[in-house]
Amino acid sequence: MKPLNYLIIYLIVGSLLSLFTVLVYAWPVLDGVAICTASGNQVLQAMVSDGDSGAIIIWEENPNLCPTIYAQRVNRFGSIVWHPNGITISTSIVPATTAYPKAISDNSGGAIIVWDDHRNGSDIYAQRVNSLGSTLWALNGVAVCTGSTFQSLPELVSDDSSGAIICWLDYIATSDIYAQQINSFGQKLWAENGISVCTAPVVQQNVQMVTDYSGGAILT
Ligand SMILES: [Ca+2]
Repeated sequence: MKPLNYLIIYLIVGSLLSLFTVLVYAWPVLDGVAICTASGNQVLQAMVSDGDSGAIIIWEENPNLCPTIYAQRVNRFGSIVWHPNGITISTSIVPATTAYPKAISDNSGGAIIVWDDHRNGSDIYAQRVNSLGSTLWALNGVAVCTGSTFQSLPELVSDDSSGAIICWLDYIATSDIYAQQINSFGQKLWAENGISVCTAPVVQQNVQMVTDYSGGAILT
């Protein structure tokens, strides 16, 4: 066989082997990498990119019993980066409640997390964690809305400045939509308990939000 033929066969076989390696051995663990194997129930997970081909995963442990929010980072090789079984985001969630955590990237390798919080009623709290697994805001999170009425089911998008725009349902009258912006330090930038987005009669629900890529957001 001529040398050119050998070269063509070599390139084809090499390309197939490279493709096989990428498809099969990206994370060489059958059935996936374990993020948390602690006792109890880990559920309601959220996930964001770590900006370096890995991910930050947030979950709630033991909702309706003694709920706690945890987070873990897994790198591009499928290796756990932070403390085994995760770092604590908040332990201030009252027993027999559920936090429903949501998260976005902070655009700096970390994440911003929001949740339903019942330590003083039904409120919205948030925490930021950096790429090293250190929480950056107040212990157990900063208050986003602690109005005397019932707040729940927050959503969030990036404000393009390592902060977030957060919206939630607020049961001041029926079910209304409110929003707040917090900066990269966890400080509120709008009215103390948020601005009203929609307070029309009857019920608003199933709120969704996207960034407008100009530091704002669009809600429906
Ligand atoms: Ca409240």
